[in-house]
Amino acid sequence: MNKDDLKKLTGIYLILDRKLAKEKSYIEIIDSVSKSGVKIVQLREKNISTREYLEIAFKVKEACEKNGIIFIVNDRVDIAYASNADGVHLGQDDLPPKYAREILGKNKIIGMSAGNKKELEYALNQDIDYISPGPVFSTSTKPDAGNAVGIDFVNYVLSNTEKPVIPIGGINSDNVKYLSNIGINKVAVISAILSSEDLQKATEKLFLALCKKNWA
Ligand code: 3NM
Repeated sequence: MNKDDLKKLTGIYLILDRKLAKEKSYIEIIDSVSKSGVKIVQLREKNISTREYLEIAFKVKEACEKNGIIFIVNDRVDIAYASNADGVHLGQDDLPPKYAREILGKNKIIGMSAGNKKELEYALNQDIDYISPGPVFSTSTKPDAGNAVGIDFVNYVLSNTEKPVIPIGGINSDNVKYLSNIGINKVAVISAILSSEDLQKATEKLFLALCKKNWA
């Protein structure tokens, strides 16, 4: 996919989480969600060695490629580069985007989180390809994510940029309508899919709820 098409893409951005994946392998997860609306997968490992991270990245990249899914690495520009991922997602404390751009090149996707207006202003002054406001709703998946920013902040982001906006945090099939109603066509989630027994069903349910507005 050309990264310029990212804005038009409607779908789910699934973040892989070791704890919530439980005994399921990432490959198994990707295979079960890829036909149901997941268009982007992010690898987000914590507390493992760089070598181990890279081994996992190679496998996840292969599974994504096979299923036509965009593969993003969280935080780690080195892992994104070495695994030839489609891009990297950066937090506000990570390597500044300009260095990530120099390393990864102009064709790769760089995304950035923003939890308030100041962070948004910083992000929008960088060479990035999408912005993730969050946490939109309260979430227990990332205890240090900060207070919920709400739909108003997502609206504020939308009114300040033409870049793709991919909200994150506490989003599920019940509340996603508040986002699709304001024009959001992509949402990033962990627990809405991974905490479910039936990954495919949970993905379909979320995707349908997200698309209601877009397909109306
Ligand atoms: N980042 P769930 S919230 C990884 O606000 C992450 O930047 C966030 O998990 C942010 O979909 C979050 O289970 C956790 O709420 C998202």
